[in-house]
Amino acid sequence: DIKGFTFDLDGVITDTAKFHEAAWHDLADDLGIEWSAEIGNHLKGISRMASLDMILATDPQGKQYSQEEKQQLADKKNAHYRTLIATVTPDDILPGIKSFLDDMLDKGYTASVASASKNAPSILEKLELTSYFVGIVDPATLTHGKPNPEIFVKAGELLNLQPSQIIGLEDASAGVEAIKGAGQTALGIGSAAKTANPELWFDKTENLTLNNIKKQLSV
Ligand code: B16
Ligand code: MG
Repeated sequence: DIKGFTFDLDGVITDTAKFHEAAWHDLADDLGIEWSAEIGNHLKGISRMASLDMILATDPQGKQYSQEEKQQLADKKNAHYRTLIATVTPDDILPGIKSFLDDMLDKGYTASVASASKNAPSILEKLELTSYFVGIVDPATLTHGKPNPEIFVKAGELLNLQPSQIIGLEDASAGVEAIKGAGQTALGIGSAAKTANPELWFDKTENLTLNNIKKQLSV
């Protein structure tokens, strides 16, 4: 039986992707690297450094950067990103998520957060959702990013449950792969998640309810 949930943050609980994209776009402009919407999509669920590497790899000039220069660029992007997320309030919780969390806790399920974002704790504070979760995996402790299962394994350990008792929620295909690798039941949200064949799937967060999950599980 399912007893808990591991949640991705960006794209499931709130849409911070637009702020990540704006900050990376700005940095790419500074570096003279042409931006495309496609690259913006690829960055979902990918760590800060891996995102920077992906952007630099699209530079037709193939300019090389030292580790120190890359750290400075990543810091610059994050400083800009943090000014953008300063405006986040509980109104920015994606539709249906607050009522799903309330219902879930009411019925005795537990939840933890498996976000690649080092900013996740401060975003949850701004959304006033911190108390809903028993814990947040610290991405600084990870040796591999999504699609490696590590982050969902750790989020499952925070719940003190077996993988078979857990549903993981994700909007990114790399995240769905990570959930499956951790042996949890994958619940995908949106078209990008669908490509990784999650066991459960919802087109948008609005339709996410315990009842709708039960309907899909019994099919
Ligand atoms: P930070 P998630 C991910 O969040 C974002 O989707 C991804 O675009 C971002 O690069 C990553 O967090 C790291 O974020 O720079 O704040 O540490 O989807 O795993 O909740
Ligand atoms: Mg996500």
